[in-house]
Amino acid sequence: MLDTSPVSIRPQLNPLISQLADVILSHWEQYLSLSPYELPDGLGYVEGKLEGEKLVIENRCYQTPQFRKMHLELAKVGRGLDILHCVMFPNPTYSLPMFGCDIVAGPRGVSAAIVDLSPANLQLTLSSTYLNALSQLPLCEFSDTRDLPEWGDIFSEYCLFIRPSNSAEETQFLSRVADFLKIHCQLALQSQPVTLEQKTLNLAGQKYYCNKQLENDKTRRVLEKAFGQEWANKYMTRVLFDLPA
Ligand code: 18B
Repeated sequence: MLDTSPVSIRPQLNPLISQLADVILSHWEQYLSLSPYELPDGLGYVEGKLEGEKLVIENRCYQTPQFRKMHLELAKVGRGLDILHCVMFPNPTYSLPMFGCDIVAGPRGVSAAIVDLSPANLQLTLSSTYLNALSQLPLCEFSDTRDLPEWGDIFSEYCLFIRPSNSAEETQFLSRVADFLKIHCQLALQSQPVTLEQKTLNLAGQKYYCNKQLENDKTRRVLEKAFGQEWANKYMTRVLFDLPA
């Protein structure tokens, strides 16, 4: 049985984060046949407090034949900061992009909402199948689009990085994430295993993606403040952005 009961910090989180967690988990359940994925060293639930505020992290992790690791993380920093982090790592035997999503909310609302289907190859391009499906989505407009950081060359032209200005924009963001997940689950189920040579290229693409994400100092700083430098680095390289053994 799959445990889809609300995780315990969920009621305390910004409502958009809680709704997005529901959207992600319901798509995973509807389209994919999930098996559990054990995170290393009991890192499913973590609490830390070094300087200042307490950080609580709750992780859910699954796998399927097409996805090596599907990770949903909810985090709360003191009373101030709520975070949702989600990555679907393809099994490199399939040439699939990386689904990634991050939401950061403070006391004044959501400051960053990002979602993408990012290429996992060194050409940094999505396949024509994905481009075709994404191009058919309705146009969406947000009043406050944010600039990608320097390391953001990994993201596709369909990447959405916004600060939602009102509840209509929050709903539009949720529906865009749902669109991406539906396309991704359906195309993943139709995809065929590739040659060993292509698998090596796919792995190199994932490695490039993960190395760029590891350059996100905003994520690193939050983790370092609660758990220290060494722990933060281990968590980022083994839980958030690891590679297959
Ligand atoms: N991230 N985010 O996941 N990050 O993990 N995130 C921030 O308003 C955490 C991903 C992304 O402008 C911010 O500026 C913590 C994935 C981008 O320089 C904070 C965790 C993606 C930015 C955090 C976490 C992703 C960003 C600043 C672990 C995309 C903008 C918020 C639980 C697929 C970076 C703000 C910039 C920002 C923190 C993207 C505090 C702790 C999967 C592009």
